[in-house]
Amino acid sequence: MKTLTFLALGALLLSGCGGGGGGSDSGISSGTFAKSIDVFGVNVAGKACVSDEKLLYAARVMAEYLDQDENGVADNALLINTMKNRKACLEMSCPGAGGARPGCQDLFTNETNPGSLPGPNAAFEEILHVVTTQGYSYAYPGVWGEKKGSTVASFMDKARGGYQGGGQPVANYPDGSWYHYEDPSCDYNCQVTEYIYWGVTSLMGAQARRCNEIANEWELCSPALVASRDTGLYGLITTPSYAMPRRLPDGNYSAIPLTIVTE
Ligand SMILES: [Ca+2]
Ligand SMILES: [Ca+2]
Repeated sequence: MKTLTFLALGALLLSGCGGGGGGSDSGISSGTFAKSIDVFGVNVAGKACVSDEKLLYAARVMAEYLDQDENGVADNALLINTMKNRKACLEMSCPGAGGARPGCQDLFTNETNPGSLPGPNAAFEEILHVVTTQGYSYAYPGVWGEKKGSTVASFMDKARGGYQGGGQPVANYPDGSWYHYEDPSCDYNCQVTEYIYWGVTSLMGAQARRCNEIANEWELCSPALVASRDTGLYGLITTPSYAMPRRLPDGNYSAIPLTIVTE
């Protein structure tokens, strides 16, 4: 989970995340983010250095997460309204060109590889983070809140073998735990975000060929392992009313027009 936040605070004060509201967006108009695509009211923006191809690809993956049956209607109205109200946003940039504005998830072109899901393609992960961190966490704070005290956080505590290290990553997790985040840069809330990512993508079958590669952090790499060993998380993700993403995006989506608006 990456949030680079060194762009001008003024952009935040003037424009928030550059959501799809009416009128000009000062951050985009200033040339900081030269183009954007509206995806069900969620802003997918890119700097001038970002190719139209990669920006459209990110927008299609976002659309696939939000409209899993690809019928042109977002699957969860509460989620979409929450994301709109919070001006949820993804901002693409290029190496050396700076990151996203405060409050927006960034995604870099060199880690975005259309046609390679879930392989070496951070789009798959970072775009899901937008949906859960800026969407589910606020639409259902008691259940999906990426913070201490929510239902999903209590399941994460169990997955870590208890409330280890005051909630911070630790070097050694107890035997029997299956989620072991070690990088100290990821605080408790960040670990919840990553826990949801592992659960959702493992249930999609996206991690089944990476079991050894990811075992130091996440042991339940297949749908069957999630279902049998983390019954709490499995129950949440599969509750129909949440309409959590269950299908791996393939980068193809045409149910709504996705149009690049340039400034
Ligand atoms: Ca739909
Ligand atoms: Ca698709």
